[in-house]
Amino acid sequence: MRRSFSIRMRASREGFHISGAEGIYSEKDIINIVKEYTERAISHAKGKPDEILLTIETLKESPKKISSLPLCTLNTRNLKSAKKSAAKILQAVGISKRAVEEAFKALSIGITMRGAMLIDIEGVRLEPDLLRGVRVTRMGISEKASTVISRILRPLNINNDTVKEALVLASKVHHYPMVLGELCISDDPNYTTGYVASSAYGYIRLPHIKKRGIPYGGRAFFIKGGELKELIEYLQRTPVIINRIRPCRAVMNIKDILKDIK
Ligand code: PML
Repeated sequence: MRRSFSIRMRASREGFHISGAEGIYSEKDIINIVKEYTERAISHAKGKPDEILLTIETLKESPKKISSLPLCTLNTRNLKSAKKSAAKILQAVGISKRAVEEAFKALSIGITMRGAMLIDIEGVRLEPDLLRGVRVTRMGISEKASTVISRILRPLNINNDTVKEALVLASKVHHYPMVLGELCISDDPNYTTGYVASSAYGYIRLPHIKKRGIPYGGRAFFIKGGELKELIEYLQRTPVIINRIRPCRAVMNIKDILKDIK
């Protein structure tokens, strides 16, 4: 069996997160990826890091091969419509209004957690460490699937690392049946598009989910009943690789999305 490696990068300044990246690669890619990640770490719009952590780890088990979530972009024009649409989609998969409000509130208090928060469908926080959250790691995309997704995203003008890496992460997360939905708002002050994701509706991008200039954000995963320890183990440890790309569509409206349950 060919060995696979999880390569991860985290850049920070005075303990505050600036940027991160990760993937699963074969040995021949290590040198190039370390160079690419280091360049990303030192040239991020959020500024220069004073610490860059690079981890190169041999995977002890073969990565689980899964498909990406289908992707589309919603036609939201402002913060109000983006928030309203996010709430509608999340409630359509069974998450309570209270839980959605709790997620928006926690994502806008001004602190970016290192990992995601876990919220049950009634709005109760479940992650064992409320400050750090649960960081999803050990995921990647095969070379072939990466070429395919780039070819599909290019004409949609969204062929960039931010979209691709967020889609890879969400695809890993929503492969686990206990996860009902997700709300993500970028912590990059210049990046105002976020997304909601679920296995039911896929990965739905939300332009204008935050105002430009806001330097915090994060992820909330909405969880239904089941063994929390096993879910956390999956999110943090199980290696997963995307090897098949599901459809990615251009801009859509909320009505079409909601009638289009997968
Ligand atoms: C991040 O900053 O990494 C989160 C990005 C979320 C949105 C990605 C997209 O445009 O689809």
